[in-house]
Amino acid sequence: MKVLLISTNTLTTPYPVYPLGLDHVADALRADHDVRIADINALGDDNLLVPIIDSFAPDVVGMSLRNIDNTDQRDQKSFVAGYQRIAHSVRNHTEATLVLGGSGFTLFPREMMEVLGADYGIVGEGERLADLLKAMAEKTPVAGIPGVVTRKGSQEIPPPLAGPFGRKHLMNSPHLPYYLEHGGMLNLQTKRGCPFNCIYCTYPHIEGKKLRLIEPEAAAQDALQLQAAGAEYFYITDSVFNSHTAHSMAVAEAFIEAGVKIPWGAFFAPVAPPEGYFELMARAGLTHAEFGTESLCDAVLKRYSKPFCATDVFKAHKAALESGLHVSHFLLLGGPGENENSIEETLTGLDGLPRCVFFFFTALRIYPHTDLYDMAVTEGQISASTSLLEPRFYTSREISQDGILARLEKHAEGRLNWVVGAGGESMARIVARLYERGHTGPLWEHLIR
Ligand code: B12
Repeated sequence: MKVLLISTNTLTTPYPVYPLGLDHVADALRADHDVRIADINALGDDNLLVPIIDSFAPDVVGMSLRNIDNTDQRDQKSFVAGYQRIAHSVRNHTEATLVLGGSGFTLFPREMMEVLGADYGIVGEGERLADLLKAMAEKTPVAGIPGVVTRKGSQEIPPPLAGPFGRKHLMNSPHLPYYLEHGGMLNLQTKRGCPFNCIYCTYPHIEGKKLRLIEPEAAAQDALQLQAAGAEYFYITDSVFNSHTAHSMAVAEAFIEAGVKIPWGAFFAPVAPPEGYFELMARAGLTHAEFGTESLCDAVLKRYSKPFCATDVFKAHKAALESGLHVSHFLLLGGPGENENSIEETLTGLDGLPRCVFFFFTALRIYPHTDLYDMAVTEGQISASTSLLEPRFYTSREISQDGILARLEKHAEGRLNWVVGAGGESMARIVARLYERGHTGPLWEHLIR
């Protein structure tokens, strides 16, 4: 079959993100199908999909839906209308079967099937599209194929795939030059899954709780492939890179052994690291450690079910700085248990974390399949019938959003490295300008004074 996979994500903040998921989906199909990827970022305009559809004449069109919204309560952006426009255009130009997938889709399958009028969707891992195509080709029933959803059928996430998940065909990606020219950042995965229980987080639902590790040597080969393709930096997209300490260290050693030379970044839980952990990471090329810290109040960390306490954050921070890394912390204020005292404890605690950037989110988006969802329903903040496609945010009963923001803005005043939200348009403009001048990487280190 001829399969056209469309990357619909055109958000360029904090920077354009290479559509890694589609490389994996395409890899799973290539042996039996003629697969093409069309990336709207690289095309520059979704109208340019039309000539591609006309000339390729696909049997199946797959739309990858990564982001539903930007999860920033103060500067909200929804991407759903843009996806509707693309789906209409596909329907107007081809009779092809329309299939949806991607992390955003996995969070809202019922809603997105409805809104986009798609034929099928794949929840969870998109490699399963191969099974759907096989059933379509053989005209056997699709109902019951794990992961395949229809407008009326079940939306159960199937058991996670076992792997292996290496990426094979990066060099053939026609959209690669766009990412090399806009920041030079590519990405890779070293494992799938998240074993943590953070009450607000979607990752265990999207990727499964069970960790499935990629062989460190295979991850290193992937990194070398990115390097050879011209990447100047890569991001490891694992939910939490150090969720399996030994594996993350084995990956770092494999990078060193294989001769990976370009810098990289990853997301870490600020747990107390073993001796020499960040020093090894730095030798392997890690330059940017992004910590999912959320709060420095132990009572709040406990309510959020985080796997660490405030003392661990200080240990992780110190170890990362001493290894010469750029450090940032992401904070999530205003969830269950937050009050004036806990905000005070967090803000004054942060003053004790030198030479880093803080990104603050002052409201927790409520997602289905999370404990926060159940709390919000029990507390009457939403009802079981509330659609969450339109973002809804949890509000602590003990302190208002405005109260948190006022306190935060007062404390952050004049400090460039205290960023509220993702930084909005002004941050996007600064980053775009730095990329034009040849800088690469996430660039938030430029805010550290
Ligand atoms: C790593 C990551 C980042 C990194 C990306 C770095 C990089 N260079 O790649 C950073 C930190 C920059 C980032 C930023 C943002 N992110 Co983010 N990110 C992730 C994360 C943890 C992993 C994404 C990933 O690459 N996975 C690995 C690849 C291989 O998997 P995948 O893309 O999902 O593809 C698989 C399946 O989805 C499926 N699939 C994909 N496409 C298709 C298509 C078809 C047709 C089919 C059948 C299947 C299919 O098959 C693939 C292989 O199995 C996810 C959460 C998660 N665990 O999934 C959030 C996530 C995608 N991010 C999210 C958001 C909101 C953002 C931001 C908007 C946040 C912000 N306010 O700045 C920005 C947007 C950036 C941008 N320009 O798009 C949300 C999206 C949901 C939503 N509410 O919209 C997620 C789901 C997290 C969450 N809150 O739930 N992110």
